[in-house]
Amino acid sequence: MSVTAERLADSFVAIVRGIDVQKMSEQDWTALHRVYLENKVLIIPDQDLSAAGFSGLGSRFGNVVRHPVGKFAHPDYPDVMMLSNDTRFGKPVGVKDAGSFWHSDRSYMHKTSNETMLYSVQIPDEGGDTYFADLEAAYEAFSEDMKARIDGLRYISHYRWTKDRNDPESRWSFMTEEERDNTPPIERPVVRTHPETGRKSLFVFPGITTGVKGIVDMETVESEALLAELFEHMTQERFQYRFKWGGPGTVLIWDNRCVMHKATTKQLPPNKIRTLYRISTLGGVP
Ligand SMILES: O=C(O)CCC(=O)C(=O)O
Ligand SMILES: [Fe+2]
Repeated sequence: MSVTAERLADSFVAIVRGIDVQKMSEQDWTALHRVYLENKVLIIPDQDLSAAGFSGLGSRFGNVVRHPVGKFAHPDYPDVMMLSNDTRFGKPVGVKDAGSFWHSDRSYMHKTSNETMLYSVQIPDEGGDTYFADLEAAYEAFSEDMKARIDGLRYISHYRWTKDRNDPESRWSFMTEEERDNTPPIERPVVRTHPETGRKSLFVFPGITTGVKGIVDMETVESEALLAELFEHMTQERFQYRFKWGGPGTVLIWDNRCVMHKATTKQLPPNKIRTLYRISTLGGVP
C-alpha cells in the first residue's frame, strides 16, 4: 500500500488514502503513525470495519481504555463505545451526545487519553459534524509575555456534563456511585508538552473547566479572567476545522494531547440518525 496524506487546514488535519487499516504492513503502520503525529487529526475514508476490527486498529495505537461511563459499551466488544441517537426495542443504542462542548477526552482522569478514534456506521444527510481546534497553534499564537505567564500554571478539572446535575442529559444522572468516585477533581497543567513531539500546547478546555475551581493558587477573580481570556483565544475560528462526516465507513483519529474537539449532536434532530463506534487509548499523566 502507499499511504498518502493531504493536509486540509493550515496547521493540522489530513485526509489519508491508499490504506486499508485492517491490512497494514509494518511499513504502512510507520507511515500512518508519522502522518498522525504531523497532522494531529486524520480522516481515513473507505474502510469496512466490524467492532472487532475497529478495536484491533485501536490496539495498534496503544492500550484501549474503556470509557469511565460503562453504560454505552458495545454489547459484544466492551472496548468499543457506542455513540448514537438511535433506539432499539425502546432503548438507546448509545450515548446521544458525547460532548457538544470543547474538550479533550479523559483530561479529567489521572491518566488521560492519547488517541480517540471514531468509525461511522450511520450518518445523516446533514448535521452531526465534529469540530477540532489546534491547541499547539493556539499556544504558538500567544505573545512571549503570555506564554511566560501561563507556563507552569495548574488548574483543577472535574468530569461533568452540565452545571445542572438534575438535567436528564447530565452524566451525573446516569453515572454509578463508583463511576463518580473514580472521577474526582484533579490538577492539570495549563500548558502541556507533547511526550512524542516535544511541542507545547494549551491543555485547558472550555467545556470541562467551566464551573470548576479554576487555577491553583490564584485569586478567583484573576483565575476567572485568565480562563476567559484563554478560552476566547483558543476558540477562534482560525484554529478550527469542521469535519463533515459525509457517510459511513470513515475512521477519524485525533490526538487528545494537542487538539480539542466538540460534537454537534445536541442540535441533531431525532429523525437524523447518527451511529458511530468509539475507542480511546490510555495516555500518561500530563
Ligand atoms: O460525536 C462526536 O462528533 C464527537 C464525540 C466526542 O466528543 C467523543 O467521542 O469523544
Ligand atoms: Fe470527546
